[in-house]
Amino acid sequence: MPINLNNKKIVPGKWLLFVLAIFVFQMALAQTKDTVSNPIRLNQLGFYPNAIKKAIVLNRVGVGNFSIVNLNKHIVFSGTLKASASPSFAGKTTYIADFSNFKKPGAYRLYIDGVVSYSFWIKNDVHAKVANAVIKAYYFMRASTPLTEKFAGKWNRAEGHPDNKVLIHPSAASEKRPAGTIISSPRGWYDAGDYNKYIVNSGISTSTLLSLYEDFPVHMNSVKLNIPESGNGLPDVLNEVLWNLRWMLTMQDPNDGGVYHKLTNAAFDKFEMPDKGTEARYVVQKGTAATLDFAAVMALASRIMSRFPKQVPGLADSCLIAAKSAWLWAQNNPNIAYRQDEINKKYTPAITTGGYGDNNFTDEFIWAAAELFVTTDDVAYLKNINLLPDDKMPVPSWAQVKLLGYYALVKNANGKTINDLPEIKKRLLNTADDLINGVDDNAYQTSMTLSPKHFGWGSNSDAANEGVLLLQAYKLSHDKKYLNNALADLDYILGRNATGYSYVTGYGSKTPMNPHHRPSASDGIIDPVPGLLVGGPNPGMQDGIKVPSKVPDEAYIDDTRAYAANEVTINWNAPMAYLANAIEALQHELSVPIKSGSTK
Ligand SMILES: [Ca+2]
Ligand SMILES: [Ca+2]
Repeated sequence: MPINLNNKKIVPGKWLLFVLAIFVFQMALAQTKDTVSNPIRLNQLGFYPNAIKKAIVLNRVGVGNFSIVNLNKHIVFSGTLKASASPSFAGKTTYIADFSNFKKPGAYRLYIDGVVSYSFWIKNDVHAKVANAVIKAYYFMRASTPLTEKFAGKWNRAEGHPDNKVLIHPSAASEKRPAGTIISSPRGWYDAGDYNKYIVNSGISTSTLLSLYEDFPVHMNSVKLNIPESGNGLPDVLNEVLWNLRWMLTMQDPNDGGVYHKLTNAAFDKFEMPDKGTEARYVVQKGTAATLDFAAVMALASRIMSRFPKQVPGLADSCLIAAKSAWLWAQNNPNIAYRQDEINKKYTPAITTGGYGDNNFTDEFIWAAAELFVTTDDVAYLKNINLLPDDKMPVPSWAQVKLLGYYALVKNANGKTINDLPEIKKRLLNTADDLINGVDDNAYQTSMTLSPKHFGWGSNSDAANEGVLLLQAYKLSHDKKYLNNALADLDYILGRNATGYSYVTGYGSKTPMNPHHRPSASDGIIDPVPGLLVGGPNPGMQDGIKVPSKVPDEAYIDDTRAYAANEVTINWNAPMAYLANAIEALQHELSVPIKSGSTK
């Protein structure tokens, strides 16, 4: 029953208590500037009217009542906390405030015992802005172009790394392109906090954005990014993808189809703006992983771009030709790993930028074969591929792309005979079930917080990739438990977590201010470049920067030096872009299960 704090019918004897309550409430409101961590953890952007709405309350003893108050401080909903059945990784019971049954659009705060949460919205399209921003982030990562004020606002900057004179490194020398040959390889996205461009990481990132378009074309046609190409008749997400795709195409040696592992400085640039980085740039050794990732992306791009023959004439054909010649190269060179240490023993200059080394290409073969098969309908691509080499189902990462192949097959296999497809579908659903098994007992009520194993380097991208996997399971089964738990993973990233951060720069009440990102650190602007997902909790501390807690989901620090917890990268933003935009696209399919909620 809603209670109005301004209700005049209060018995005289209770006036003192009432005035005290108001005072405490006002004090609490005044304290929500995030100098201290707010003990109420929730999605800081908000909730869809008809979806599950949960907050997690920390630092208390025992259950009690909570209220939802509007910005006029009127109580509009009350409920009872529920203690978590399982403790958090820190060993503490948490208290769950479920206000799913409150559905009225508006701006609110959660209030409990003198503490209020950050304000949040209940409304349709509640993630539209962040979903847009995490794609727009790629524009801010563009190499070889100035970012103008019209599109970049206060983060406008000069052009960096034109990459029109790139040297063939001795490790990449071939008969037709000896060491020192100059090639042109402009455009592309900077990989991360640094200014280099790596094919393996570009592969998973570009394909995730292309898949977002493939899976939600109607919704993605409506997403406008305000980038230089906007309005040219191509959806903006594809316009942004093209900036990187055109660079990737230049990374293939036209003489043999092999793809260079990366385009890089010999050593990382200093922490300076992109235009200050003028060191020599190289392409290095061709490799099997890079070439197969390239083949997969180009095959996928071909079938997406074929829908736009007027806007990008000939591009679909070019992508498919590139994919096929890369595939052939990999058939002839099935086991060429990029081993930077060994290369540095043989050649100069030594290359000390990100290695992205991978020794197992089983997954890359599966992915490339799957995308080529789907695009061409030619079963020959699957002929010598064991689609089920093991029973592991890891969420995708740059070195492990098997599930990207499975996703492509499952969603595009209508009517096609693939012997292993029923088993792949079964494993996908089983994996989704494993991801959410026990989530109702969990301290934060998310798949991400069910296992400490989820908290390695770039844990936030695993949270997003878990959400993506759950969305694939939802598309396959239409079971809403998967959709609801994908939303919970988004809630996790945006604030319902053990640190109280919304991990996307610029989106939330408490967000990272000091990402390990050269432009953000050197542009003289206080706010970091917006829309970047930071790596997140990682007790590994590979950067040597001490995190305030080694509890898995608390092991985070907002420190520019902390590249193991606070870097940004294109392959972390990509699943976030998929998750946030897919949830926006599916928002009207979200609903509150009957058992959920506790109105008092
Ligand atoms: Ca691999
Ligand atoms: Ca800055």
